[in-house]
Amino acid sequence: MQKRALITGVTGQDGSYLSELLLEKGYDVHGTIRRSSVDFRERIAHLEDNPRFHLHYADLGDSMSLMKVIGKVRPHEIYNLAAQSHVQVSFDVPEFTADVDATGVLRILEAVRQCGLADSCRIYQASTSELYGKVESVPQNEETPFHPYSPYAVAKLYGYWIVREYREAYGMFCCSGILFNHESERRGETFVTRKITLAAARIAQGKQRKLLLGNLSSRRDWGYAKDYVECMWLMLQNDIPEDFVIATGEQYSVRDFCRLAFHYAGIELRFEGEGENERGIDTATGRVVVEVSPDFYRPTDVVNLLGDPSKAMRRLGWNPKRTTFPELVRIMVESDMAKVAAERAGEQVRVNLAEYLEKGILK
Ligand code: NAP
Ligand code: F7E
Repeated sequence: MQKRALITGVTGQDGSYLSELLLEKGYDVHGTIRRSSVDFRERIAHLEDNPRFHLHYADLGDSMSLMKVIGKVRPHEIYNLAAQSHVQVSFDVPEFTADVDATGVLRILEAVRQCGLADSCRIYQASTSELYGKVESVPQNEETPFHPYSPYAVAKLYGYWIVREYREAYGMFCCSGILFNHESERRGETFVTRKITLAAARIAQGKQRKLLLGNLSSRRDWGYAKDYVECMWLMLQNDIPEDFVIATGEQYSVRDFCRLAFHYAGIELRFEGEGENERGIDTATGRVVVEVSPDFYRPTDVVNLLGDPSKAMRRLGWNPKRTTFPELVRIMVESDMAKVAAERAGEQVRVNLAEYLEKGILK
């Protein structure tokens, strides 16, 4: 039997890697998209003419659209990856964030029930290490108390609990992956890792003078997104629905990430000063290439995330060290070095839109 999966948030970083993984496994993959003023879906453009890859309009803020797509596709598995996923932005649009990241999860669960799929459809919810927020202990595992510390995290906490509630109340196979930060060459450009790798590549190639960052001392457990989407799938193949922490078990600061990224771009950095006066200096030229700007400080910042992935290793057989931290940073920098070089050479880096229209791929 050919399995059907529905991925909300298919245009995002994780949605694109998960689509590739499920297509490789022989699934029929359905993804939800939103109407946007930008027609080109960069991360999934290469999948759009695959006959087993289908796109549907739906929005997590619109129950009827969710009922319609779930009723039509009748998926065996749903991966709810859609979210307003930027923590700093959640302070600016807290109500929208709550609607999509909290109530949106409820809408999916209810749509599955209303469509009569409660017994047959397995649901993965994209939960987050941000639930630990102002951390109560280090490292964090499935038993660590939550202390959400942003509108994003508070909304995701509702998502986590409503998934548990539907599991306990209706016996549904639904579970949350508590994923720590995972990055890639497809990461959005305003998240700190990608902001750094892109700036390092641009500065190394003379296209940018300086990189402005916020809290350099913030520490994260960073993994590779391509490795993490496999865990989402493994969780839905498990015998019972359970929540899992997915992390590498290693921690680095934003400053560490910066140092390594610039190193791979050919620039050795030395940091001097403290707080807002801290600066990253190119040791070869003495030029300041990294500065701190309070514009990137958050009203409340999560600064000490370190995950304990033992349960996922034991129960899912998952290997958290497949891609090491230096490999992750190198992959991202090499990709951005190539992108910046291609732009400099005036090469066409985007697929020709007209070609897409001709093939009938763009809807
Ligand atoms: P991302 O790149 O920001 O992608 C988010 C996706 O959600 C995009 O496809 C976006 O569509 C879609 N979306 C946003 N609002 C929507 C709405 N109202 N209705 C339908 N779709 C909507 O995020 P990601 O890094 O892939 O993360 C995937 C999920 O994992 C998110 O739920 C995130 O909160 C969670 N998470 C991420 C990490 C991480 O480190 N990456 C860690 C833990 C948890 P558009 O393209 O149309 O904007
Ligand atoms: O920030 C600090 C910032 O925006 C990481 C999302 O995928 O992972 C992500 O959320 C840290 C924070 O990711 C800048 O203050 C310093 O402490 O890359 P980020 P995030 O907030 O951890 C979690 C697990 C998710 O669930 C989210 O969806 O870096 N930082 N300077 C900066 N952050 C940004 N964005 N920009 C700076 O200039």
